[in-house]
Amino acid sequence: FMMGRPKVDYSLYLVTDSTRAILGDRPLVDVVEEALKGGVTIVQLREKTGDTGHLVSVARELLEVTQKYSVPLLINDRVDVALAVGCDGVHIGQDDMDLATARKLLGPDATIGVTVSTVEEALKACEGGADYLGIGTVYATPTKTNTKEIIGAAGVRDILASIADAGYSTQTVCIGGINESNLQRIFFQCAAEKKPLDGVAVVSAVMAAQDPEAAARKLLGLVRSHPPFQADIRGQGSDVVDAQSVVALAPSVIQRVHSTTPLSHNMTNIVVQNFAANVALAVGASPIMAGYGEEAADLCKLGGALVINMGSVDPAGLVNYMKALKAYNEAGRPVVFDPVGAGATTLRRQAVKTVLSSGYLDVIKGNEGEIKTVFGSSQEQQRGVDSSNTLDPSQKAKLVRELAAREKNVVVMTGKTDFVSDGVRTFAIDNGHEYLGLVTGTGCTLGTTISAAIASRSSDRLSSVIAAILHFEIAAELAAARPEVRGPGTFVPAFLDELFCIRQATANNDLAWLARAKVS
Ligand code: 3NM
Ligand code: MG
Repeated sequence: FMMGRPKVDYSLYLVTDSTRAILGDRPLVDVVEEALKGGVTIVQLREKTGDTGHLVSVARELLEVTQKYSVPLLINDRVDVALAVGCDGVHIGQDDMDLATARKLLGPDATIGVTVSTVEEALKACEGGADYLGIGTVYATPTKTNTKEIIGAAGVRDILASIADAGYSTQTVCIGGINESNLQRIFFQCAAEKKPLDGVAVVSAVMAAQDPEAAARKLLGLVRSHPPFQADIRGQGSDVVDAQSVVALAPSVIQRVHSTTPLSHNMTNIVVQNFAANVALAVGASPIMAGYGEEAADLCKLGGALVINMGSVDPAGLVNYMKALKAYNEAGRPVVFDPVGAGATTLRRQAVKTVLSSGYLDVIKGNEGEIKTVFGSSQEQQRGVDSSNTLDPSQKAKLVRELAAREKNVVVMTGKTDFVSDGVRTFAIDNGHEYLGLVTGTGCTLGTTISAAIASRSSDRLSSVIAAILHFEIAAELAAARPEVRGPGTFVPAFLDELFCIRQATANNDLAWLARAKVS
């Protein structure tokens, strides 16, 4: 027979909160019982104020209910209370009693969890024999504002990867701002190759719900069902793994933009507003240039996609990006991130980190220096927003693949040859023209073109992104070849015309332009 602690199911971990803003005037025990009916798999009593006597009596009451549903009860921080009521264990924060002492007091059979927000804290807790880690804070949350750090999905994944690499099988949940609309995405994005999350911990998503039972049931269902993002990322099967098949999908993507006129919501810089709006119109999208974050809550419902272009970022702009990103994520609509000049200044490097940890980005598009900075491999000072060129083609392919695999999205590195990857499939595109490099805002407007293509969702996301790049770069080639085009000035109107002409031709099934595609 097996010795030691019983196996705990961490799938849906409820942390209580009896502050009025969350609980209202409902009795804590009633709300928890409803949540248990809905399928909560473990409960933590978390009371940051109040007398010990009161806490012990609430814990006793709760224990009776959790036992009825055969679900473990842990107490936050208070080893004495856990001992007094004889519940299953405790959850300790970094400032609470140390793990070794708690273990000594509670014995080998108690379940003990530890809050961690860094790799170091996680490894220490695993080493010290924690049963599980509460990893957070994933997203900023009004429930707990004194959290140490917002680490985003990327932070959670780094911790998971490091404990797997170190050989620990410690269970894990993540916590902070998790709700129905972001649960599956977080779950999926956090999944490190070797170690998926074992569950999610929530406070307000259940405790503040009008119907805690229904909320818990919904959340548990989401934890246990297959994330829909998987299909998106892997593509629609083995028929789109070769370059030829990907190119063959381009016309359907362009036709669909043409026929559905998706909204392209641009939060972009002052230099390219007008040009980006014209490019959006030329490719058949409906542009809106709206930088105010509050507006996104309405705009995200219109079936379009968002472009976050941090070309002229400032602290207020960053707050707007975060609001819009959240709104689009919650609506399940795609987001393109263009980290313009990512490595140029401290503010921009910080902005990149903030955006990456504020939500899910379907596509990250940048030049070599920008992608390096987003990946975190480059601390070097970037000069302005110009492209730099130091990696060889195989290194570029590797970088976009690794970043896309890490972020579970599509990464585009532009350059003379563009590299595009979804972490599994990686392609190089050799189209375009040097005039694109002599006109301001062409990179930004490529982001806009990509947003239109992925908003229409006509094929797998990677193929849609590549369709947008081909449309854009082949239009540049055709424009540059026109007799009246003699330089960047005459190029711009010709380029808008060719974007438009390719779209019209494609809608009429004239695909001659596509013969120029150089994808490998
Ligand atoms: N601990 P909600 S965040 C209790 O980061 C708690 O350690 C956190 O509440 C941590 O699900 C948090 O309402 C509150 O966002 C989570
Ligand atoms: Mg604590």
